[in-house]
Amino acid sequence: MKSTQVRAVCPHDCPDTCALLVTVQDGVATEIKGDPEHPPTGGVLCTKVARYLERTYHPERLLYPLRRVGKKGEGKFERISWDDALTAIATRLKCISSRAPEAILPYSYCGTMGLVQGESMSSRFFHQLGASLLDRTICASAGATGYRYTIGASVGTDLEQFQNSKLILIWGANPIASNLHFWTRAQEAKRRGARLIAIDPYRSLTAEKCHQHIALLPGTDAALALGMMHVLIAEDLVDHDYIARYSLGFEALKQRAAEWPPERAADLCGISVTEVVDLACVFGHTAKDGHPVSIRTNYGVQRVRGGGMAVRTIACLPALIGAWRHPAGGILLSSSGSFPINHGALQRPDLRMRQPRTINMSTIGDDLLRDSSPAFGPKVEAVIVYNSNPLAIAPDSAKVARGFAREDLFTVVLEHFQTDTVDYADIVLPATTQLEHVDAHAAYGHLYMMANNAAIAPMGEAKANTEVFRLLAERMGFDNPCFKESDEALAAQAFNARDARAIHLDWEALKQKGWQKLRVVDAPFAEGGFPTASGKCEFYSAAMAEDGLDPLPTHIAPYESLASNPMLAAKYPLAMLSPPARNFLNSTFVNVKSLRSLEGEPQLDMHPDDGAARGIVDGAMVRIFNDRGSFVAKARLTSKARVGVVIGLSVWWKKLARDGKNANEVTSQRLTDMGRAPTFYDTLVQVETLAA
Ligand SMILES: Nc1nc2c(c(=O)[nH]1)N[C@H]1C(S)=C(S)[C@@H](COP(=O)(O)OP(=O)(O)OC[C@H]3O[C@@H](n4cnc5c(=O)[nH]c(N)nc54)[C@H](O)[C@@H]3O)O[C@H]1N2
Ligand SMILES: Nc1nc2c(c(=O)[nH]1)N[C@H]1C(S)=C(S)[C@@H](COP(=O)(O)OP(=O)(O)OC[C@H]3O[C@@H](n4cnc5c(=O)[nH]c(N)nc54)[C@H](O)[C@@H]3O)O[C@H]1N2
Ligand code: SF4
Ligand SMILES: [Mo]
Repeated sequence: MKSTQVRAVCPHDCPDTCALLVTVQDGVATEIKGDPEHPPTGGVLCTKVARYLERTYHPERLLYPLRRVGKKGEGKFERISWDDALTAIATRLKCISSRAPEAILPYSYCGTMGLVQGESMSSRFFHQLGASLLDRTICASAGATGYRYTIGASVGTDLEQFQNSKLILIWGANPIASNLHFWTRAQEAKRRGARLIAIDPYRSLTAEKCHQHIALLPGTDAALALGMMHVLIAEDLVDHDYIARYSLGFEALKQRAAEWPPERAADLCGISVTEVVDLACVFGHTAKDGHPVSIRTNYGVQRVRGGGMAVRTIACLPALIGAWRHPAGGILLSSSGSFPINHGALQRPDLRMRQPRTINMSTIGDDLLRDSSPAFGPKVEAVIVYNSNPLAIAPDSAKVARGFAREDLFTVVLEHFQTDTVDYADIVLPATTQLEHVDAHAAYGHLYMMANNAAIAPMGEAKANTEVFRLLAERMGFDNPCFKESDEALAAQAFNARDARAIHLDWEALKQKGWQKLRVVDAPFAEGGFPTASGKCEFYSAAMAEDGLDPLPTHIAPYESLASNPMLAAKYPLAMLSPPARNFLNSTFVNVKSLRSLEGEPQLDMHPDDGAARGIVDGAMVRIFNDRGSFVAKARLTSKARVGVVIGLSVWWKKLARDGKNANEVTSQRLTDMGRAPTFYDTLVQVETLAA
């Protein structure tokens, strides 16, 4: 039997981007494991991807093109040939584009993080077509914008340094579930004597393993950071030399921080004054004693109205204490800005004849229900979905479902499985998985360029996204030679090898080895050099003032909270969070039985006092509702939830829940203060026992 080992990359939307080794025997993948030599991930895979073969060879994989025969949403299809599928799609798109190309909308996110399968041929196709642009805001754009105003780009502390930190604040992040290889480093730091502090309204898997857990109210992080600044400045725990050389606007910040005595911050955050003061003191003193202090902040802080400002405010803290002087000090939000990615070469925006309108993926519910108007432009007549499952993951789901149910909407979905979204498709196209196609990957939690080789042939009649758009381009008569480029050729263009950070890159060598670290310095801002307009860490941001925002750090209250909206809170008194479940990846893997059984069924964690006040007993089925909708889950009474906050780990496939619904029934389409992102964690609800 011929057995080979193929170097691959985990494609999932996870900061770790693990290097994989796939054993293939006679064309069948028989084993998948991590590459023990890949420095940031060291050969350890999470439970989900350790089961990747179960997903790849799942009996329910979509293997042939399908055409809808039932009603939209019903999920009834018949098999058709690729030829018929492509003809049907091209015919419809030609008809629409001859009148209004912007009535066609791509909808995609990070089902695969691959640069080739994610953004190359598909973008070229939609640019040439003149389709609407999609604003890909569903996850990271609020924080990325706030961070950019302050630090200049998504560049931060190197993952491979955190084990040397003396204090790590894990702020709005749950790495045991969502960033495993960061947690490995944090544990190593702990063994070496570091203190770990979690800042999270929920006692997450991570929070319960830290030395301390500060359970603030959702959406109050900026207030906590301002309270810390107040104490740091009042106690003179700041690094005057670093501030003078490498920051902008300290005097203005000082005045702002003066408005935030710890009592005010504590009151707003729903925590004790001691918690604020002690946090500031340990933060300031550890740095003053010459030790590295770091912050791992993440998506938990940015899914509320003031999410961008919260990240911006937290991002000021390391410069205040000179934490950037150490390689193991500073802050990490995302490392994506360290990669010189050739987006222009991959996506070819130059193919556009004119600038089309942009539709925000986070408001797809409303936008599919809009008529043509001068402000909006043409009504959306066709949606092509790939690498995403909007029916499950987009907020205000009832509206998303109504939009996709429109009889006059033509929907094409490229997928591995019959997801909630596929149920609404007119044409379904079977897609290849990571084992079946080639790709190039950057990462957002480490600093390695990665190459994915195809391990096995496509399953059934599945085709890579790139191939589908190549074939569609041909049918549409697009004759630009860029539509003929192979995946290999695309992958070889993914990184800009003229950039100093990737100057050592050789695509052939990268394919052989699987990974290659960027050439970057260990401590990115030890001597300033922030990629902002001023070259400094901007406590005061003129760019924010220009964009109509407060140029200084500030607290922006949530849309939905007891403090900011008491009228609404009288009706819906509980704040609901729906962060990722450990054994799913967004809505991916929910249909893998062994992983679903680890999660059990949709659950809602609530404090025993909140349960008692509603006559809810542990294990009872409950209905969670507000004016937007409702869903059902099993109540788990636990002090992991603070009073007033309930948690429903997500994102369940609706059709695999007993009521056919998930947490996004109650989330809203309101957007964050910056970055036009969703506010998943800015949601008030009421909970009641489900009538038998
Ligand atoms: N296993 C697994 N891993 C994943 C994913 C997955 O679905 N499953 N998803 C991936 C993706 S796409 C992303 S974006 C990341 C997300 O992963 P993380 O960046 O870790 O973010 P979340 O899990 O959304 O939230 C982290 C924590 O923030 C808390 N939180 C909620 N609101 C607030 C708040 O207002 N303030 C503070 N301080 N904390 C708050 C939540 O309770 C949660 O415990 O994980 C990635 N990794
Ligand atoms: N309530 C709530 N909602 C949330 C979140 C939350 O925390 N709470 N998290 C939000 C966040 S952070 C994110 S990033 C989004 C994620 O939302 P999405 O990006 O939509 O992620 P997934 O739900 O994992 O769906 C990705 C789909 O892509 C498919 N796919 C994977 N690889 C390929 C491929 O090569 N080709 C094709 N054609 N398809 C492929 C998978 O089968 C999967 O069904 O969800 C958001 N929604
Ligand atoms: S999901 Fe994350 S931790 Fe799991 S294998 Fe992929 S990159 Fe690694
Ligand atoms: Mo995300």
